[in-house]
Amino acid sequence: MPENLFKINAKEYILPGTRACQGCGLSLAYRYALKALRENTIVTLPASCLCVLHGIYPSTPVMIPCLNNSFASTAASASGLVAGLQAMNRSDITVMAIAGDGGTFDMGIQALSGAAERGTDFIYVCYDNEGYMNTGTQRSSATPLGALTTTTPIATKQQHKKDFIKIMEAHDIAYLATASPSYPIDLYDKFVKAKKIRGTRYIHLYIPCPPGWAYPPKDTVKMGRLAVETGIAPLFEIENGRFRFTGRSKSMAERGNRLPVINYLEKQGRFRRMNIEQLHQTQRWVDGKWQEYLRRAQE
Ligand SMILES: Cc1ncc(C[n+]2csc(CCOP(=O)(O)OP(=O)(O)O)c2C)c(N)n1
Ligand code: SF4
Repeated sequence: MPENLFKINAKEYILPGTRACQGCGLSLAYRYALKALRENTIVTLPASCLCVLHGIYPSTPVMIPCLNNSFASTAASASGLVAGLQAMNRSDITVMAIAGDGGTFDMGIQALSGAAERGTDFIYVCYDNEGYMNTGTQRSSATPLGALTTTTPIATKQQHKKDFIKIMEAHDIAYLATASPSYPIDLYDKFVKAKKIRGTRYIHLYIPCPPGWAYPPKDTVKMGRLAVETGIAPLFEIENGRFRFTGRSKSMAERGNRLPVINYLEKQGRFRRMNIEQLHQTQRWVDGKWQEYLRRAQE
């Protein structure tokens, strides 16, 4: 298979002309995830922006077999695919279930928890754009404090986002990682690694979304970088309970050069009604999590 300087598979699994928005962070992340997983992969996904990107049957720009399922059943459908493949002795095929934060943090949590508790042999990916974006930016439990959405239109969201990574870690799964489309090599490497591991693997993608977050489409990569550089979306992996920072977050942890959260928040229209108390609360929340991660990285 052809590769480039960074040893990234040069083959494309998404053809030009998807229906995702201009500057969609999900398109970038998905492109690199599929390059890492390659041909012997089956994808299962619920209604979402990704479902729109996949298109309407029988036309699709995606070159990987895919199953569309209902919202609550993404991980359940993956469990069925895994059982079927095992019965056919096809351990060479990877099953990837992938859903948005609405389809994971809220609606898909029950089936995902069940599959993870059973140690189902699959990769589950949550792409977290912090809202129900496909239906016009409704609040989810992943939406951050102080964000405007169409269901929190005046007073902004009053709660911090749910720490879903902690919930997944409590399932004692084989592999857990976070990644960002703004750091494609780090993302690619994590999918390559996840493919080789057996059991339940969970990857959390932090996905900038121009219409949902209200910033210009050209700034998607910048927004993803700021999320990492402020410590809002740190890059790490957890294997056998061992926490390890990766990529940009690793060098930040070593040098102690984290940016204040305001650098990230002020660039997004969704935070235009955030008040000063929410800003301080957000900074304290991020500081607390970062300290916890630093302590774990030193264990
Ligand atoms: C049971 C059910 N409820 C609601 C919908 C309508 N719906 C389709 S996509 C969507 C938003 C999904 O949000 P998320 O999972 O975060 O993915 P994103 O749209 O952000 O990609 C909703 C509410 C549906 N298809 N099925
Ligand atoms: S709404 Fe956001 S996540 Fe959905 S396709 Fe558009 S840019 Fe991508």
